[in-house]
Amino acid sequence: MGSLHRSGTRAHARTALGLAILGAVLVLSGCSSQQQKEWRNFAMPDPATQEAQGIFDLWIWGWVAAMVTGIVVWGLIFWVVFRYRQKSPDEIPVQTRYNLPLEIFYTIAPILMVIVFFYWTVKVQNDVLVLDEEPDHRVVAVGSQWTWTFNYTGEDAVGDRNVYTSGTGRDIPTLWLPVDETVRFDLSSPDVIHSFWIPGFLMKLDVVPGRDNSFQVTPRTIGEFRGKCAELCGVYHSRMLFNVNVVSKADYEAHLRDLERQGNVSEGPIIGGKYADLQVGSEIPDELSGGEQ
Ligand SMILES: [Cu+2]
Repeated sequence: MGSLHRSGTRAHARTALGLAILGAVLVLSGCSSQQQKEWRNFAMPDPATQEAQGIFDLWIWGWVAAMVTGIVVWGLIFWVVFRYRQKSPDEIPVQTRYNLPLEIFYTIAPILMVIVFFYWTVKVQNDVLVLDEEPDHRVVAVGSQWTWTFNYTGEDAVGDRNVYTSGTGRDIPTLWLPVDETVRFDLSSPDVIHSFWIPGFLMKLDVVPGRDNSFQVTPRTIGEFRGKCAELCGVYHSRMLFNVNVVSKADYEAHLRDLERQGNVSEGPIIGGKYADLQVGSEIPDELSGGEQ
């Protein structure tokens, strides 16, 4: 009776394993290459800038560490459940109350894991916030309720003046960036807190009124990306979208000359929209500074 019961359990286990493998094969073979890549990346987009690689690696290795931990913990749980199960109706399994080495181990192991995660998180965070003294290009990105203005400043600007592009609630602006060149974003807001986010660059940073937040990127692939505001900033927050075109240096310079031809030129970085006369850093009228939420 006992051996019959055991062979039945084994058959069940084999059927369950077979079904699990079949299910995994069906799920994965039904995936497009795009979906397979998402599985491989644990849903993270491919890092499109040099700076994003560290963030991407942290994400992948964080998952690997979590899965190794999961496998060890699940393995121990199942091992204990089977090894020390009740084997006959009148037998009581050993009732161990404590095990000092084990308790020390499961106190110290999580602390060590937190230290390792913390170390790598701080390291990657510091790496992505490094700023070159002299980046190849500087863009002052202004987030305002509820659109973006991109000011191409410094050497890019035509005749040392500022060239800009600005969106409206209806028209989404496009930020152009040259491939393989380092661009520094100086973030500015005249009203409330926004957040400058290009998901494909795996990086976002808050745009805080009165505070100088900056980070830099070096795009490594030509392509189109999407950007958005990632901070609930008022009624039309959802309209704060923008496009990003990463192009060759020649195309980038041609685009700046186009903007100049269209008359999008000013002395310094501007706030944009209907406040195009206002320069970044100058006094902000009351109706702009948080009044229109
Ligand atoms: Cu916003």
